[in-house]
Amino acid sequence: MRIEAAEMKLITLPLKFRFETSFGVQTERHIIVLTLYGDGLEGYAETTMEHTPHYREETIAGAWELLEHLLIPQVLGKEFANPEMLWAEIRGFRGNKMTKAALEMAFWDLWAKSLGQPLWKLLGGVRTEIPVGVSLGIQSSVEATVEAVGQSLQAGYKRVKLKIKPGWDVKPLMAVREAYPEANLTVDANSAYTLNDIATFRKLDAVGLDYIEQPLAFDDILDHAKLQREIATSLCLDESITSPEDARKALEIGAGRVINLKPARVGGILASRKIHDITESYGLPVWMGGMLEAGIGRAANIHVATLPMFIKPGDTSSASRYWEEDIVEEGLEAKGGMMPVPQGLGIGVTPKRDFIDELAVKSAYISA
Ligand code: OSB
Ligand code: MG
Repeated sequence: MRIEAAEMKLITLPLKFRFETSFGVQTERHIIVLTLYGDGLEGYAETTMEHTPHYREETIAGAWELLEHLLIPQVLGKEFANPEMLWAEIRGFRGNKMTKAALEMAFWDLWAKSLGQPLWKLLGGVRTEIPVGVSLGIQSSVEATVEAVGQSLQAGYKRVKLKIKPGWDVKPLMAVREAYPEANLTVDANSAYTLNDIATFRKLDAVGLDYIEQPLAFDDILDHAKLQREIATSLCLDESITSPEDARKALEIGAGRVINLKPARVGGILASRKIHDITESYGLPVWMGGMLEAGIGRAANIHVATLPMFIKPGDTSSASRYWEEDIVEEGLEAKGGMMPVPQGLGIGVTPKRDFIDELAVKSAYISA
């Protein structure tokens, strides 16, 4: 497969809800839609980093620069027999995992199409639908939180994850647990706490959560290991894991018992598969995370989540929760907490070209 040209469109897509986390409030997403052209086919991906460096270090502005001036020129006009070869061409650029993932994942889509296969089959996936839950932002009150959880459970979602921050943790969680004694509940702190908050985590232990996601620093594993030894609830790592090596080291020192695997955060699908296999060797599960993706990124994540160890319900909820109108033709909708895997070639979704053009605030076309 020779990459002949690439196109980038930066779009702004308004969210249907106000998404508050410990690191800020989001009301819209900024996404670079990347298309790779080769052999008369098109491969798609979307970027997942935040507009500002509040989740990890990457930004949309940085991604645009790197893609346009470094990553795309590096692969343009070259022949790649598989994603490993493409990765070999860009791995020397350090960090910037989410930016590199966009290129890697667009190539997977293109490559799978050239082989006439849906991505999940090519990956060795084992399911045609994946179990999903929801990630709920911080709500305006305890009552609103209990109500939002109730609606999610009513919709059939298999677990509800609640964002927490210091001052907004034990109280709403105890109320939710009281209202829904049997619900599969988790929390996500997005790195808002330190080891000084151990008393809060001991109280959360009593709520019976499936796990506590990324309580400590975004780049830490050592303190997570210390915290894990002090509490009963499993820790789940998100921000801290950006490579297979991170995953191995974290599991080896006991920094957690679950990984939120976001292909974009770890550099793409090859790295995701390696992390999947590493967790399997420790007998631990993974689950598919999300970055509020639109249809292209959501579809890719669904395909990756067909791998065997994606046992726990992930964050890939229905597209209609997020958007009035998605950027792909296919409706990615869960029923009874199960998200069907798109069955077309590659990631199996068709971008709405006109709609994307309408939303685009910046575009670039780069050819060999
Ligand atoms: O920490 O998992 C996270 C969204 C943006 C950035 C970070 C996170 C999230 C979510 C939402 O929790 C997951 C989703 O609904 O896509
Ligand atoms: Mg998280």
